[in-house]
Amino acid sequence: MTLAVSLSALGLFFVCLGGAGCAAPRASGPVVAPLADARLAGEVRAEMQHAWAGYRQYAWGHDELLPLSRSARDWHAGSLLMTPVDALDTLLLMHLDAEAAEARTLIDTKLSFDQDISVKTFEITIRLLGGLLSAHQLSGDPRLLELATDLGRRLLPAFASATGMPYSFVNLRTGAVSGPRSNPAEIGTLILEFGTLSKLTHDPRYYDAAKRALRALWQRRSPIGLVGEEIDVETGAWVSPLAHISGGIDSYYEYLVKGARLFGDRELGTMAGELLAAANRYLADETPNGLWYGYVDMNSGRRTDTLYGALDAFYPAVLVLAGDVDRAARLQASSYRMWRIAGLEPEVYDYRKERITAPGYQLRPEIIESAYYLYQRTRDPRYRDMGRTFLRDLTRYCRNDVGYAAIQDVRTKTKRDRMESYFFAETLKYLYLLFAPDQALRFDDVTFNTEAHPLRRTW
Ligand code: DMJ
Repeated sequence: MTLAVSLSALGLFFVCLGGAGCAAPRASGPVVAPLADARLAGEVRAEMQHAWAGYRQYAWGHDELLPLSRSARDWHAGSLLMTPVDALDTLLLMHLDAEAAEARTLIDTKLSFDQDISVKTFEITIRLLGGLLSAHQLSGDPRLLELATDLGRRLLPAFASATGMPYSFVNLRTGAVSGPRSNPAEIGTLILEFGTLSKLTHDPRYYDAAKRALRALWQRRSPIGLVGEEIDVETGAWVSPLAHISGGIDSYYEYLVKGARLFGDRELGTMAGELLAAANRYLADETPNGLWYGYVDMNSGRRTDTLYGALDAFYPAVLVLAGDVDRAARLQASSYRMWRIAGLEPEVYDYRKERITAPGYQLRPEIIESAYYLYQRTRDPRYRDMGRTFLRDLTRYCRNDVGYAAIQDVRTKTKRDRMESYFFAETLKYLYLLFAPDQALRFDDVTFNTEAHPLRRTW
């Protein structure tokens, strides 16, 4: 297998793992969307307005709308405005100007991180730090960067472990840490946000802390180049040796590739190339029903489970950025097959036994994200056709009169009283961008964080 890693003159990252699927990033020229696609982009925009109106009416100032009980939910004792911060750049990109203005006013005047609450380092970074930074870059509002800097400063104590890998929780007021048991996704999904904060504030502490954590994790990879799904950040010992691309590890792959792309960091590019090669070698599973990625022991490579699910569907997007479009297309075909079994994708599916093992659908975006990346690289209309299916099924099964609800069981389509903030940040944004003309956001100009907040290399 050949492994070529190059950074183009534009600073774009491209890893080619060899084979026919390797194609250089295409130059994106202005493309006028066909009328039908412009109509679909408009439909998605209208759905954004619908769900936002529900949040505004029943949950204003709180973290999330509960769409069945028409009430609100906060993650902690006080609100951190999860939905407005996560949604703001989607409102800006869709030119929902009135909604974006009121979200900004709410954030500018009401959001305070001076709270005695212990927050999840990873979630607060990807949703809030990422959301504030991208909305600052899109709007130019200096208050958003001020808030991001205050938040970054309060999150920094999380990295004070013996290994440099962050604790799962940090208290925003006191800096007290807890949760030494963490995982590669939570440890390795911070460099885009912390790195961007460093670049915008000219303070290297954030980039350095996140990079040190990535290096500490990298040093603990197994002899065959894989990482497990749980690790103790104090001792550096693995708690679970299960390797996969699913929740708990997923965005670690993503941030090595994207960190190289956004910052031109060659060390991250080398790590990404090696990690993706190990995943292709040990996790990939060619079956009569297509290509899947399952579970193995990180030390022996022995297969333990043949599970894939809604979260894993992010991986084709990573493969696209890594230049392996052929493999990305084959894996996306499997994800789409999984979606169509019940008309919405399950959280977990056993692809060998062809059985749903966790039946919920949490309004997740990953399969749509991958369709968007593949469409950007190939212009193959099949990905917009997939988008039509996603939009149709979402509105058919998840929509209600005040927003969108998660699904308890994709077989019965019973609704669940939850609408996560990432539905605004990611699900609707990627669906919109899949149909929108290129001018809405030029794909090659940005790097999306794992919560779909586009970060622009302005430095
Ligand atoms: C998001 O918060 C992020 O995409 C994260 O990386 C994984 N899961 C959710 C959406 O499914």
